[in-house]
Amino acid sequence: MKRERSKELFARARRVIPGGVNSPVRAFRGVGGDPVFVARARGAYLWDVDGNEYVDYVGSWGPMILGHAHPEVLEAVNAAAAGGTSFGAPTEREVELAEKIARAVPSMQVVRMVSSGTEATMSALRLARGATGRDRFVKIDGGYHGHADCLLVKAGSGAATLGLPGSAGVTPGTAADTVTVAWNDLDALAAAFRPHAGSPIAAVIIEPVCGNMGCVPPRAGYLEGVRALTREFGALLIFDEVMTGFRVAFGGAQARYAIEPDLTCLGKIIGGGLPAAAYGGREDLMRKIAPDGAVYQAGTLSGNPLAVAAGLKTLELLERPGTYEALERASAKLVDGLAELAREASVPLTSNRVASMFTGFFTADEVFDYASAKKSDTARFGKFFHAMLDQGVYLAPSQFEAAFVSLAHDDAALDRTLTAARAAFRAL
Ligand code: KE4
Repeated sequence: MKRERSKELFARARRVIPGGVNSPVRAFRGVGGDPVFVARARGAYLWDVDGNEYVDYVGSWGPMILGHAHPEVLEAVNAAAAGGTSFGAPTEREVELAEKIARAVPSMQVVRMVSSGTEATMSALRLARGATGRDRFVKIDGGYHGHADCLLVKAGSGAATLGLPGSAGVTPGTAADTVTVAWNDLDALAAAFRPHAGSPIAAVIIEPVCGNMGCVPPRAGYLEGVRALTREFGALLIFDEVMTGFRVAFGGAQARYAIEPDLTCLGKIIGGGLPAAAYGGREDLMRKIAPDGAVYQAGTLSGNPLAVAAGLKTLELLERPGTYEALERASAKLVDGLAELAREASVPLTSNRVASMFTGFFTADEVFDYASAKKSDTARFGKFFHAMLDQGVYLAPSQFEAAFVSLAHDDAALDRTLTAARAAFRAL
């Protein structure tokens, strides 16, 4: 498959954009080779600048659950744009979206719109600290919640470890209040709460289904255990549902697993492909957010009319009966098919899936946390990725990312994917 124009553009891009991309994972560093430059997309497909067609399983990293360029979403955005693109003043549609989110996710009694998942999680953590008067919080090793300083922290050694800066520019002081524990390990989380472990914990922030170490579901009883520990020690439970919100169920992972967090972060799907995210939760907590309360947070483009229009239409379409059953059928056909093809080719593959988010780990062992995920054969994943890309299937360019099925992935798209995978597994 020729991608000369992508190569030319990538050379130009690297001169003027860090790594030639506006977000690191797009640079294909996890799989090698040069990234594909996208010209346009529609439904389950995208086309690159060289005219090559691909079945797309990145879906903009989650937002495009309806498929790309959905006509009703485009119509809603165009209609909103005709009335102006941003006012910096409240609008009726923002109220409608907040009400719709609160109905869909009942734990979100009060909702604040922001423009990215990073803003949502950063703000929720500030609120948790402001509401509890506590400084430390717990995140999961391998969990990703955007690039706020206090969240760019890597695990030290040991079970519940004080954070170490996970990026240049993050100060030890910032990282010191972030405690990291392994996913699916309640003992490690309990250790973080023990008095000798340090000052009291303000919050525990988790992706209720991990997507940023690849797709790694919670083990039975884990979320209930996290909820019980946070309640016991007076810490707030923050569900980062930027990826899982409206993805694994209309009410998100909290509906799927019947766990009620204190605060929830949303993003991706609620913007329908435009920049919109939100955080929200218990009214007594959210009333502490300015201008009601003393925890400051603001944003020029928060609740942007175009993003709100796209988000409203997206949620309206997702609410239609049969949506999540259709996503489940398509996702099961794809992921079970891939697992069968890997078995036929004697390629060790662990398939993790929750609803329409999934990851095939190139390992024979169970993947239940970040340490086990990192045992995957990333070189083999890279070979598989490129074998699929050259046959017109665009997977997530990293072993440690989730991939996504949309409502637009019909049998033709899925069968084309499975045909490509049969050849790709055999070529490994
Ligand atoms: P943004 O700031 O990128 O909108 O959201 C950050 C974020 C927060 N929480 C979760 C659970 C997330 O998955 C994300 C962002 N996800 C990545 C994909 N792993 C976005 C892709 C990228 O970084 O380019």
